Amino acid sequence: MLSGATACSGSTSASGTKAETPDTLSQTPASVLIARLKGSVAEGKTLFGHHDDAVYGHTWCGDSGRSDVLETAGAYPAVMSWDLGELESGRQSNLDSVNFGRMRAEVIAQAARGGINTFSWHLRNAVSGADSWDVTDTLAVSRLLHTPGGKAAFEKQLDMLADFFLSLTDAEGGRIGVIFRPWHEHTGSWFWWGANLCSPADYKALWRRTREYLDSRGVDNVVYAYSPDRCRDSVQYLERYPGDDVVDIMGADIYQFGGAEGTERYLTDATRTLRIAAAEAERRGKIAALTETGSESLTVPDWFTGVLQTVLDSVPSAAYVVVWRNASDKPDHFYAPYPGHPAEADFRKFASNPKNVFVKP
Ligand code: BMA
Repeated sequence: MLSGATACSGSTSASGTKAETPDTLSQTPASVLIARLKGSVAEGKTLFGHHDDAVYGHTWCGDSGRSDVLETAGAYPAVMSWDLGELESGRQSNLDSVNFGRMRAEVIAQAARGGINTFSWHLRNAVSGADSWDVTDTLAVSRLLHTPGGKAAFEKQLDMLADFFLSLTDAEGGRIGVIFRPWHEHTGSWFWWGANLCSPADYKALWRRTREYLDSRGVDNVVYAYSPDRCRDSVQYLERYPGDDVVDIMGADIYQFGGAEGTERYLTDATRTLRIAAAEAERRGKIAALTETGSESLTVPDWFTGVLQTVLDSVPSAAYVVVWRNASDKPDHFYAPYPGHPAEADFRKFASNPKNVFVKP
């Protein structure tokens, strides 16, 4: 087992290709990654993550060996986050123009340097073709689950997803353990799987169908993360929880809105929701994480040490935190600093906190 290993150790492989012993026989790349995350929590560490980190940044796109986090903090994020939206359409690139081949190469490179990868999925509805944000069809989920055409179309999407996960192999041919965070922010109603768009029973069935189908395809390298938006209480947090047998990580997606004026609300909501996630995770032997967060444009120059760190210090069992992307084509849409940004020095300080884990290039 890899307990005690952190993303900085650089010496661990999540591939499951080690010599077989009675212990390793029952291991999968997923179980190895779960043990590794639990070991990191036991060491008091929080892995830092950034979306699309290695493929574009605030002022660049498509270069190799670059990263806004590397160029400010001096190391790569320990967690790289990716999105699989449009994989289900058979396209070569995702909804933010990231080529899937390049994404796969970066996932392999991140695993090789001792880091971890996580995936979200802003997918189109299999029946209507509507994108994730199209909330006009209140039967979108129901059709996928309960109509013959919907079931067949959804299965095709899940097959493409399974093929992608199964294709994530390291230099030795072993599968790379990764995190998958499907059907996220479902307590809100901005995606077609949101709270006002489907019943709790259908939401749970959607999740279970996804997990069970990937399992049936032999996908043994995926760790599953549940990630509602901010929640009032544990009742709301758990209302659509699909079950302990299909979830490994209990997360939350919480953003700061409105610049400095939004700090108080963010601290309150993020701390409350992450504490709920951590308490429920602890009760079930699961892992807690701040699965998506950030303050767009970073108008609070000490946001990382002054705001985010306050949340993380109040929930020390959070295994990782992911901030969203630094879009190269939207000047205000960034969540990590870039060289020369006023929040750069504070971010470096955040990265030098021994509790926060980054990985060396
Ligand atoms: C949103 C924004 C969009 C992007 C989407 C999926 O939060 O960043 O620009 O297309 O996520 O990555």
